[in-house]
Amino acid sequence: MQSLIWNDLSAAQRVQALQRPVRARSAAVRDGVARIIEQVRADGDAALRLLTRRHDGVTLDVLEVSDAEFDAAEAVLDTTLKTAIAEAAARIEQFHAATAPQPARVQTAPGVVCERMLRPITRVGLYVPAGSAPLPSTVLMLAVPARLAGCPEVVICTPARGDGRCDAAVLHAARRCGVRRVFKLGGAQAIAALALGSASVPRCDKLFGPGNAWVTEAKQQVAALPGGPAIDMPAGPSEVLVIADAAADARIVAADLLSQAEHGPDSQVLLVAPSAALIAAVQAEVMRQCALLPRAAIALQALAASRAIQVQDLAQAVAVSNDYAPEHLILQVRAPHALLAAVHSAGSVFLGAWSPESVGDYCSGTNHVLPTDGHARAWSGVSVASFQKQITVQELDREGLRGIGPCAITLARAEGLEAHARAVSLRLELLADAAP
Ligand code: HSO
Ligand code: ZN
Repeated sequence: MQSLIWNDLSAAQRVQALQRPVRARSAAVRDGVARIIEQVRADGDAALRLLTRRHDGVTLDVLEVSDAEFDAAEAVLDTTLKTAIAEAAARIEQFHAATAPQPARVQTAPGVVCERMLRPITRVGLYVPAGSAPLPSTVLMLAVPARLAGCPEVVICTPARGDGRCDAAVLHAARRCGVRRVFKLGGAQAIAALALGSASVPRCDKLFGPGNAWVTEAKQQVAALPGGPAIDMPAGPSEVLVIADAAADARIVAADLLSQAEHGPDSQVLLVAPSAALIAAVQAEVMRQCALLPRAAIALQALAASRAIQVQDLAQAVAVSNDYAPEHLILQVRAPHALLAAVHSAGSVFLGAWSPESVGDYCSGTNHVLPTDGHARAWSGVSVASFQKQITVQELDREGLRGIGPCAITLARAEGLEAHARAVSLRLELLADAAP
C-alpha cells in the first residue's frame, strides 16, 4: 500500500490519490459483448448452448436446472452450511422487511388526495457469478428483497461448473428464497438471455447482480437497447475504506483491509488515519497476514493499487472518505457514532472494533450489493425498493379542483401550455354553471 500524507498533496495529487485503478473499457470486451448479444438475439437457445460450450467448456442439452438437480444439491450440501444460509436469510429478511417502502396517502388540500402505491417489478433476472468462487450469499442478497417486494417471476442465471452442474449452495439458497427457475448460464450470454429472452429463458424487466468485466459491459449494453431492461446499478470491483484512530487494533484493521483485497486484483482498499504509528503498524500487519492467505497473490495485486493516507484529524478523514465515496466504510475509532453524522457518501458503514465488513457481506442483515467506483455519491445499495415501482395516484373532488385549479391554470399559462390550462378551466366553468 502506498503511503501518503494528505496535507502534503497538491489538489491534483489528492484527486490522483483517490482514483480507482484505471480499468480501460476495452474495445475487445465491448465488441465481444455486442457480438454475443446479437448472436443470442438471432439464435436464442442455440446461441446460448454454443457460447456456453465455447466460454464455459460445458455442453448443455437443457439450460434450466431440473428439480432432480435441486434435489441432488440438497443431498450433497453440508448441514452446517444449510443452517448458516437459513440463519443469514432470516436476518436479511428481517432487515429488508423493516426497511421496505410503505404506501402513503396524503390529503394535500381539502378535496385533494394523493397516494403512493407500490407494485413489484414483474420479471426480474438475478445474475449470480461463480468466477473465482460461487456466491450463495449473492443469491440471498438479491432473492430475499425480490421476494419481499412480491416479484411474481424471479429467475437466476449462474454458470455451471465443468461437470455441467451448478454449485449446490447456490441452488440451495435459491430454493430457500423461493426461486425455482435457475439457468446454467454465465457471462455476457446470460445477460443477453435475460434481456432479450429465448425459448428457455424469460425476458426480464430488470437485471441485478455483480459480475466480471464482460457481465458489467453486457448489462450496460442491454440497458441501452430500445426497450431494454433496467439494471440495478453500475457495478465495479469491491472496495473498502477504513478510518482508524490511534487506539485501533492494527491486526483488526489489517484483517478488514485484506477481506476486501482478496476479492480480486482490481479491488481497492484504503486506510485513512491521523496516526503515523498506526499506519506503520497496519502496513506491517497487512503484509504478515497476507502471506498466510490462500488468495495472497490476488490480495497482493489489489494492495499494489491501494493506499494508506495520513490525515491531520478524524474530521479530515471523513472528508476524504466522502470524496472517495467508498462501497464499504469502516469507522475503527473510539467513538464511531460521533463521526457518523458527517458521513455523506458510502454504500454501507461498519462501526467500531466488533463490526467486520464480512458480516455485512453475509449475515448481519444489510445488503452486500452496493455502489462501487464512487457511485455511492448518488446511488444506494440494493433493497426491497430496487424491486418495486412506486406509482402515484391522485383524486380530486369538486371542492378540490375549485381550490387548486387556479394554481394549475397560472402555471400552465406561464409555460405557454394553453391546452393544459383549459383542461382545468373547462371543468371550473362546468362547476360554475352547475352551481345553484
Ligand atoms: N464484498 C462483496 C460481497 C461479497 N463478499 C460476497 C463475499 N461474498 C461486495 O460487497
Ligand atoms: Zn466481500
